[in-house]
Amino acid sequence: MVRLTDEERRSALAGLAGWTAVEGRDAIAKRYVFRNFNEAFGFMARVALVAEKMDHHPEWANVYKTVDVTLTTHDAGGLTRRDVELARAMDRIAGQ
Ligand code: H2B
Repeated sequence: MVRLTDEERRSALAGLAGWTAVEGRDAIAKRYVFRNFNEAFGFMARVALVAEKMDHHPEWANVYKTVDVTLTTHDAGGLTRRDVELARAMDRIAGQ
């Protein structure tokens, strides 16, 4: 898996609402805030099935109705196309 070039990273981020580059790391992050814990955890459950199918897994944490997500490709040591694909899938599942 090859890392994104600077140009690819820029254009991928431009098309991903709410996702930002992580400071000091080749990764992107987003905070999802749902209406309640049930929606937050339902989102995580649906994403988990997709992530497992993609064999690409998020770094994430849940506190009540908030889910903080960081995406990077560990095997590549940075951002790849897989992260962009998972970010899009997460936004779709979140209904955004
Ligand atoms: N998820 C992420 N985010 N990055 C990886 O490099 C990665 C992964 N590698 N999920 C996969 C699993 C790899 O370890 C397995 C063996 O395919």
